[in-house]
Amino acid sequence: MPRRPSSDAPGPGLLSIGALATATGIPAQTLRTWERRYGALEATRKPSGHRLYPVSLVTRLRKVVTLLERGHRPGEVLMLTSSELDPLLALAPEGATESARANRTAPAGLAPGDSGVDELMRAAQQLDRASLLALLRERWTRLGPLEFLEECAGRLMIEIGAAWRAGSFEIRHEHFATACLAGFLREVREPFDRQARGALVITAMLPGDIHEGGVLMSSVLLAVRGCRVLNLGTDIPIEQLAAAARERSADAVALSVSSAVAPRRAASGVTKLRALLPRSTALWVGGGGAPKPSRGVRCFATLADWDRMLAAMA
Ligand code: B12
Repeated sequence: MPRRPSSDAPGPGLLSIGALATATGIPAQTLRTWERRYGALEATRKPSGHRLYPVSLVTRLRKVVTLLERGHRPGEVLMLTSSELDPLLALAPEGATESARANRTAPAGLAPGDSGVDELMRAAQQLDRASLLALLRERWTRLGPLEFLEECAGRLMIEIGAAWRAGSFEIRHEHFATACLAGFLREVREPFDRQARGALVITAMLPGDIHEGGVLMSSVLLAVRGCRVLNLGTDIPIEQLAAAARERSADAVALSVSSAVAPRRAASGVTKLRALLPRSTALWVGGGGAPKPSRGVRCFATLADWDRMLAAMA
């Protein structure tokens, strides 16, 4: 005679923590930690106190695993519903997902953390848009947002500047690469923007500064960190920037100052902006031409330094 299930057996559509761990490949200890730290997993309890999870959680957690492999952090993705995770998954084709899963395998000839900027430079020189975008996407998927911004996008722009000075790149190559990268950065930011519920941060560059790389990169990092980003772009009058911060009661302004801005102009622009901003609005400054920190102004040497502060805030 078949044994009647005990009252402590999981009911239909419910999984024990062991079964959930097996189905998702996530160790039970990690599941418990996520529940404690993020309150993210909807467990009910058996009379014995053991956890029971809905089967539908398997699909959501498999998506979470894929996103963690692509460089997202648990705090960014664990609170999202299954359908909210989809736009993030859509950032890379399935082939790229598989390669990320296979221990973040780099393409032939590249070490796992290598940003492979030479290849990007070749595509830029050949004005080959499809290749350049595919290479950027591969690096975004494999390196994750922060490393991509610093080691790939940032380095690419620096290399382009050097090649232009050396005469191997001309204006058309620079404009082409800048436009491709700008489009790519806007595209990868979009799904994060749609999910963002955090601090409202205005991103912008000083009047006369038209180098948009910094403002686009800092906007991506903010969005990845869950901030609501209002990008006012390049070359914005300081009064206009301050007015936007007042009207929207912005939590912070993140100013990107490129190295083309003379040090004195950078310092006076930042001082003027600080004076016009409400006290409650923080001012964060970065970029190759950022001045020294001053009263009420926090300056960051790298995106990684800034990211640590954003992570602590989140
Ligand atoms: C693309 C480019 C242009 C394009 C810009 C087009 C566009 N739509 O963006 C064009 C051709 C228009 C251009 C014009 C000029 N340019 Co230009 N340009 C560049 C180039 C190649 C890339 C700029 C870039 O995106 N850099 C990458 C950025 C993102 O680097 P970054 O600012 O250091 O930012 C990093 C971090 O600091 C951080 N970060 C950035 N923002 C923020 C913000 C926060 C809050 C935080 C925390 C961190 C952070 O993130 C980034 C990644 O790590 C650079 C080369 C270079 N080395 O940067 C030259 C460069 C900046 N340009 C330069 C010059 C001289 C000019 C011109 C004056 C040339 C001319 N004679 O006309 C004009 C000036 C235009 C103007 N009014 O501003 C020089 C500046 C040198 C100097 N110190 O004077 C450079 C360095 C080239 C060179 N080596 O000579 N340029």
